[in-house]
Amino acid sequence: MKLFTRQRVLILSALLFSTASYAQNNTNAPLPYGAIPTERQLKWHETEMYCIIHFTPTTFQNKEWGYGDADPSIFNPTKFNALQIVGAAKSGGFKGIVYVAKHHDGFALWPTKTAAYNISESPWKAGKGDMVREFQLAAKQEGMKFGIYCSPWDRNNPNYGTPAYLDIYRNQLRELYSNYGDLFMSWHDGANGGDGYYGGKKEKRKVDQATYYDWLNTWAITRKLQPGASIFSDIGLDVRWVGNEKGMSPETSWSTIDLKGNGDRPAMPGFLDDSNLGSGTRNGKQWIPFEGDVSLRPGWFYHADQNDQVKTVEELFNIYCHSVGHGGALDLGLSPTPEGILYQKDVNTLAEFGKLLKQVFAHNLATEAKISASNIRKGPYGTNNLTDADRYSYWATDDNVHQASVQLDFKKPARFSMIQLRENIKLGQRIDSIGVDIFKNGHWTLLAQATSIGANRIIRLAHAETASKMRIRVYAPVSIALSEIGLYLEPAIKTTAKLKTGNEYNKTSWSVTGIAQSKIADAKKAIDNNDTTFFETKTNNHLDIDFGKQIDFSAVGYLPAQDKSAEGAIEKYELLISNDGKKWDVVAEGEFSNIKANPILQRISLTSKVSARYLRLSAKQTVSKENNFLRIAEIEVYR
Ligand code: FUL
Repeated sequence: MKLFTRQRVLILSALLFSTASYAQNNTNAPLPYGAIPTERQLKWHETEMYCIIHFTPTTFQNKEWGYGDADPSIFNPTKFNALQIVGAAKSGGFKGIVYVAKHHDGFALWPTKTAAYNISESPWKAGKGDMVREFQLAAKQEGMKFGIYCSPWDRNNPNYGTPAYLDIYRNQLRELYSNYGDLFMSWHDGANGGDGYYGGKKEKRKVDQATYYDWLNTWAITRKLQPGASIFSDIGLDVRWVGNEKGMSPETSWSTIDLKGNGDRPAMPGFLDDSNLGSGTRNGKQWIPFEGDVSLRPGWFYHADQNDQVKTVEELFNIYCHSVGHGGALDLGLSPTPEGILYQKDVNTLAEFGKLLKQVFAHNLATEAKISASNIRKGPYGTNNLTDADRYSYWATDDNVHQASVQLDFKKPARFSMIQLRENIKLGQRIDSIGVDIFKNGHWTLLAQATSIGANRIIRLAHAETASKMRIRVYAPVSIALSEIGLYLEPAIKTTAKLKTGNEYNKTSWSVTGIAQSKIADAKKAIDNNDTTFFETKTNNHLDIDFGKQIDFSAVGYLPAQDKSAEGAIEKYELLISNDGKKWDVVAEGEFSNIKANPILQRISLTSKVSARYLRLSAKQTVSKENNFLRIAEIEVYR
């Protein structure tokens, strides 16, 4: 009996020993490669989709940037319903919301102790309201994550531009980080247009963006009070801007990046060489993935005249594929109406988009295939991990195998139009590139290629393909750690054509005038109904149009050049009319807010209808390093 027990002990210890060495083999995971994400960033990657909500006095002013002088009494929504807004975001498949607690106009949407210009001065809820709380609670009720955007630029605060404002701003962050639960994002931007109300001074205040906000110390407050919040800015500590407000990253977009400052000074928000924000840097020193921000509407705030320009489900899905599908996140702007709810079309579009995503990803066809690999690392690294919907279990190769392939054999041919791949990013972004082949007519044919796999890579094929065998060739400088393969068939998406307002004048009988003969052909590009061509000038700061006869109009549209850069876009304008082309009257002047980041069609609504034969759009300030550099893609005139 004793012996038997001893034997059992021996056997048991032998077993234990062998399990231990087996376990050791199993945990002989590939070593991480290059920069890797933090726990906080992993959570952010898993979130993938969230919405940013702009609802401030600027909504009631029908503007994109408030100047800082709005009377708080205008902020008084009559049908405010945070659950309607947050619920609509949830139905779109979004997992969090970021609320704009203070935009550039400086109005604090919570009862802050740091500045008088806040929600307690508004008549809403008799000055007892707190919008940040409303959105926090709605997010909680809907099971959504909650984040906050507090604009550093403050066009109301009299102290803006002095060191005293930095203390005020930091105290605002302290309040927001201490009283509204756990935040998943702390959102900042680099916008700084210079001029503003500033306590009535109405002047231009320039700050040195590289030093003024002392970001590293300011963000130390975030880290201390909200350790789980990912910090976003054009270059945040955790998440970077994609470099445009279209939500789209380039084909190749690495989660790693080497930050480039300006000259000798280090990169800081609002002060950096932004040429690699979209692409990132292969083997970059830091893991800072991108967020693609884009609004559901052309602007970030609600404008009734954009009700017919709500993005279609098709557009949203394309953006999704270029943001989430390129290893980043999608941050979609929602714009409540002055009543305090989302416009019904916005609600419907979100619901349809959510339905589409569910439909697309309902069934992974790769789960039907037998998957084999040219090399499999010893341990729990088999190909079964590739279809288990777990981002962190993975197929891996031996340390010395840097090129390998996996093959999918289907019992019955599979029809698919999207390929999705993920790496286990806990081990870094290892893969350089992949090639996908299908077996057709007796030989392998190249179907698709991609670089920058990372957290997620969606390859959308031009047409659906049917194949009974597929192979993915993977190339890396180290062993491979691929976690997921997905194959999906995209359903046909109903295309809902966007209506033109129908109010634009036809431009065929228009001409340009008051310009040298040699430049006329060029200037006509501003009235050729072609958004891709533009009039560019370094000598004129305006363009005159002759309608051929007197016409009545109530609004004018200006579309800046639509190529990659916003250079030459008008920031400050004057609009003049004339009946003889000699004597001009100013009918409107103002700023095209946010045009540098979001160069969309700008609409100037006149206070009343005017009647004139000639129109002059004059640029007082453009996005440009040179004087007088002006670009106009198109001018519209609305009845
Ligand atoms: C930008 C701001 O200037 C816009 O107004 C908007 O808030 C957008 C989300 O960020 O930087």
